[in-house]
Amino acid sequence: MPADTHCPYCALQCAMSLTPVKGRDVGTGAPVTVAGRAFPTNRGGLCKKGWTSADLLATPDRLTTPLIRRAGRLQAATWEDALEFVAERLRTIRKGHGADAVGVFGGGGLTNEKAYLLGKFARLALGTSRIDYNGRFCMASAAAAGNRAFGIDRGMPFPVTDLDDADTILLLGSNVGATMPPFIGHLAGARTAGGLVVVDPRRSQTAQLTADDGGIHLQPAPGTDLALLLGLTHVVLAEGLADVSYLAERTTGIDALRRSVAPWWPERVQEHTGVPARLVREVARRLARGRGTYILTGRGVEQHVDGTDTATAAINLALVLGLVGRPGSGYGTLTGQGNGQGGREHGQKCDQLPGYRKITDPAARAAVAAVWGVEPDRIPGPGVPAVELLRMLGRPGGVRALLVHGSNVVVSGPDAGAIRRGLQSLDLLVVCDFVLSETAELADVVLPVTQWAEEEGTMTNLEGRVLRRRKALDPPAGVRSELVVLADLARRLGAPSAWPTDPAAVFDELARASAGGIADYSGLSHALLDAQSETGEAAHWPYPADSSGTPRLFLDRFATDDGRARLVAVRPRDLETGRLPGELTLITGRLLEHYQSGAQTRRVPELSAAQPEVRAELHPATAARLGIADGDAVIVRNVRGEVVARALLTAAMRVDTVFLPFHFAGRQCANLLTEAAVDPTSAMPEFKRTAVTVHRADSEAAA
Ligand SMILES: Nc1nc2c(c(=O)[nH]1)N[C@H]1C(S)=C(S)[C@@H](COP(=O)(O)OP(=O)(O)OC[C@H]3O[C@@H](n4cnc5c(=O)[nH]c(N)nc54)[C@H](O)[C@@H]3O)O[C@H]1N2
Ligand SMILES: Nc1nc2c(c(=O)[nH]1)N[C@H]1C(S)=C(S)[C@@H](COP(=O)(O)OP(=O)(O)OC[C@H]3O[C@@H](n4cnc5c(=O)[nH]c(N)nc54)[C@H](O)[C@@H]3O)O[C@H]1N2
Ligand code: SF4
Ligand SMILES: [Mo]
Repeated sequence: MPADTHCPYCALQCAMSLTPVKGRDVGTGAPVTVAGRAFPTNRGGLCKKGWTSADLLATPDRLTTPLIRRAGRLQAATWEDALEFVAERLRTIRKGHGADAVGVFGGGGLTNEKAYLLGKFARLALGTSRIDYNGRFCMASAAAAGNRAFGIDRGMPFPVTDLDDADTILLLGSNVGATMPPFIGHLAGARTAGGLVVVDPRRSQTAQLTADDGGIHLQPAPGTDLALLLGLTHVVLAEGLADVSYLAERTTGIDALRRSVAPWWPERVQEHTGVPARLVREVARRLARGRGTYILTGRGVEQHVDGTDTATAAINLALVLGLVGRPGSGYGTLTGQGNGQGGREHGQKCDQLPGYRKITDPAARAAVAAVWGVEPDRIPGPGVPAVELLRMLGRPGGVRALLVHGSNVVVSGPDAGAIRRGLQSLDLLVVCDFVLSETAELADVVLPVTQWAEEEGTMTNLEGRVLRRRKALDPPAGVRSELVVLADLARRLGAPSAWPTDPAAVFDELARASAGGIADYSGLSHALLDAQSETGEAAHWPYPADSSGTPRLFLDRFATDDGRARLVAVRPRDLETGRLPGELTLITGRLLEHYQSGAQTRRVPELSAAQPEVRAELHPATAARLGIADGDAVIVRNVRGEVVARALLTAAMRVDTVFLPFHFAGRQCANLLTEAAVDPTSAMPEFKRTAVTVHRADSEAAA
């Protein structure tokens, strides 16, 4: 019997069926075959990563035994020894330095069940406030902007299939052509109408689509989208294209917004962004003219120190056009990780309790404490966001022990060199993973856990749709579910409360703990989702008991006190590029074949053969100026570090930028260059604009 499940990678959560292959042992190929399955997001299609996803189940370097560092080397240990070692060290560190000396780092790839239990484990078993997760690298700015404007953060407040009928889509800083290939199908209506507008400093795969079908590609200097969005809003208001009755009925703040965009006439926008004033006007008019207009953002506009304000400016534009909460139009952000949406709802965030509730809210604390069977004051207060948590590693008063679940921070975190030094200065680093990631390589204890096709659970995709991840095969001997690991450690640490290990039971507890919260899952259960599978898994939260879910949000009101959306006036903080003569702006991002830190996809033979090493993408004119030929080894450098890459010359780049994917490790790690500077509202780091120099490696050697 094939198991109907969803892809282990991105937030599109393409549906697939896994069929076990009889007689396959480790090392003899994937133990299951993968077939695409009909589903609204992917309509049976999968990308290359999805097709090859089963290879990782059989990777020869799969971890199947706990490891403990002894005499400087990671050595095989029993589960009993490893867990007792961890518990004993945690007790000692807590006794000597307080509960907040222990930190927890989670991930948006964890199932809802694991993410929920990890948050509970941190608060009750460790008693620490210091938990945060990699979603802080990913979604935090769009989430903050959504909360501020709408009172709720669900990346897409409508089903992705709503896009099919759109004739105009503005896609800012998102390269779905590489990052969610089946999503391209949902752009078909807009493409046919010549209404796809892509904003990206690179002519990405997605920007390239506009060349073929009458769309528009705007190619601003990195980090200038805020000015561009102010300019678009300026034109809409100045040319009388705004939806005046919508603004009056459904929003507040238009007067301040009007004043804030007044100085952003298109010629001034051109000066700051490089986007021709003519195109600013043209795009504003197209958006207003569209019958079915959507505005969507991705990491390109969010991973900046002004990401929250930029996402806010995109929301403002959508509101001024009257797009939000109306069938056939909308605003959304494209959540990235498999469970990037659910992973930010149930307590992995430092300021959060399950159900997307504030840890500082007395009512939320009381409600969750009642579900957990503890007194509310047993739950610690807010901790610190991811970048700050990583900065505290090994520092006085900081974190001395870190537990990592579902992130490879030493490759994916900003200023990765500093993160490595921080991890190395810890008294205890424990990493749960199924492969020896670069972060696990630094650990004192590595705990081997089950992966995707070996476990049951749920994921919440980019549309807020709760999906069933189903088990297709037994895990290899020696491997344990993270739920079991956390429950076992909780018991050893003398934690209060019950620690269920059955995923359905953990989900039931999560559902109860989320009841009454913003992300209310209380009407959902594994059984209900299983019954829905036949009808297409359509459980969009909020899904309170006795409801049938909420595919479309905001149809009648926004989740603010007065039901109106907030227009928030924002303005660019930093109009300088911060570059010195001779420097280029480094943009980082993704390749189709690799996922995130590459810990998984670099182990899939077909994917690593297609993209074996990091390549620095440069415009041919820039390369000529620097004496670099296609294929040359180059050094990309700044004060924080240097990356050795092979040059890839492409006219898709601006002449003032260089692009590196962040999927590679060691000397190829792009994050050796990025800065741990964060957005003041969301604490999301700047990944997309860094000053660097580029040289030919042999000219360096000669000099
Ligand atoms: N193949 C693949 N797919 C993935 C992932 C993966 O690692 N690999 N990861 C998943 C996850 S977690 C995420 S978050 C999503 C991310 O998905 P995307 O947001 O599509 O990914 P990125 O490549 O990070 O950035 C998108 C684009 O932003 C552009 N960009 C850079 N700087 C700027 C800027 O200042 N302004 C504008 N307008 N654009 C800019 C880049 O050139 C890039 O083409 O992908 C998901 N899907
Ligand atoms: N320069 C630059 N850096 C970036 C970005 C960028 O655009 N540019 N994008 C950022 C973004 S958007 C993101 S989301 C982050 C992601 O970057 P990371 O947080 O590093 O994410 P992954 O590479 O997916 O790491 C997941 C790790 O957890 C393991 N794993 C997978 N599933 C599970 C599980 O269920 N349990 C456990 N215990 N382990 C599991 C995998 O094997 C892998 O080692 O990178 C960020 N870093
Ligand atoms: S688009 Fe995302 S979910 Fe779909 S197959 Fe590719 S990686 Fe998997
Ligand atoms: Mo992400």
